[in-house]
Amino acid sequence: MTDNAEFVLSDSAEFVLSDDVARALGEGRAVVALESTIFSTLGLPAPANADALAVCKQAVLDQGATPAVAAILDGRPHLGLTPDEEKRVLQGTRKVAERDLPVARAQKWDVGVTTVSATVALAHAAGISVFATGGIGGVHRGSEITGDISADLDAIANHPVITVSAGAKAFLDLPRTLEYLETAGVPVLGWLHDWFPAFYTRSSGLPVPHRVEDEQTVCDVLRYRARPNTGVLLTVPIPEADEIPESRITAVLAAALKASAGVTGPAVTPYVLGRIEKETDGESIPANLALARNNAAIAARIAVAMTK
Ligand code: PSU
Ligand code: MN
Repeated sequence: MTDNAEFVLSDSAEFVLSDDVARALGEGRAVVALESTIFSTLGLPAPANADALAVCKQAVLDQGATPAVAAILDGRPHLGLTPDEEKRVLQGTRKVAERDLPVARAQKWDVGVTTVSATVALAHAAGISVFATGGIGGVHRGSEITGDISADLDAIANHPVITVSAGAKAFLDLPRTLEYLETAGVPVLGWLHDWFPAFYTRSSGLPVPHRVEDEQTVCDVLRYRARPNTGVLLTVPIPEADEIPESRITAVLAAALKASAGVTGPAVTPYVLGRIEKETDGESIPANLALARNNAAIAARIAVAMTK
C-alpha cells in the first residue's frame, strides 16, 4: 500500500454534493440516490430519458425525500445535479461502473454516467443508505462461456446500501443471478411479493428468498447486517397495470439476445435494451418508466422511515 493513495471516495474535496442534498444530509433528512446510466443515451432513448429523470425525482420528492442523481462531471463524482448538469447527463455516452470511478477521475472525464455499482459506491461514501434503480445488472445468459457477470452484484455485496429494483433485467440468467447473490451474502427481499420480479413482468417464477411487508423491516435488515459493508437488495414488482404480458416478452427477449451475438463487455446491456425497445415497438419504454418511478417512490418511503 502506498502512503499517498488517494481513494476517490475518501477525498471530500473532490466530491460534489448539490446544495439540497448537502442540506438534507446535514439535517438528517431522507435522501435517495439515483443512478444516471438509465437517464443517459445508454438507458432510454430521448425524450423518454428526460421523462424518466423527471418522474423519478418527483416520486422521491412526493414522499418527502431528496433525490440525489449520481454522475461524474469534469472528473468529479457528483450527487445531486443542477438543471445544466442534468442536461449533460441526458446526453452522456460513457458508462461508469465502480471500477471506472478512479479512471474517470484520473482522466477527468467530462461526463460519466454511473451504473448501479458506481452509484452504490458513491452513496456509501456520501452516507446515503437508500438507492433506487430500474433493474440491476446480473449474471448473463451464457456466462459459463463469456464470464459476463455484472459488477452490480459485487457492489451491492460490498456497500451498506439498500438497492430498490424491479429485480434484474429479464434477459439475464435469473436463477444464476439469485445464486450469485446468495453466495455473495446479499439479503434479497420481495416487497409485498413472493416472487423475484423479472423487470417487465411481476414474477420470474423464481421464489424470492424473503417477503417483507413494510419499510421498517427493510431498514432493520440493513441495520442488522451480518457484515459491516453488505447491502440489501429489495425487489419491487412492476405495477400490474404496466406489466408486459409474459407471452409477449419471451419472444422479444429471444430475438433481442439473438441480435446481440458478438456484442461484448459494457456494451451488452445498452444494446439488448435498445433491441427490446425495437422488438416491442416501444412498449418497453412506458413499462421501464413506470417501474423506475415506482421503485423511486418505495425507496423514498424507506429513506423516510430510516430517519424516524
Ligand atoms: N436497467 C435499465 N436500464 C439500464 C441499466 C439497468 O433499465 O440502463 C444499467 C444500469 O446502470 C445497470 C447497468 O447498473 O445497466 C448494468 O450494466 P452491466 O450489465 O454492463 O453491468
Ligand atoms: Mn457485463
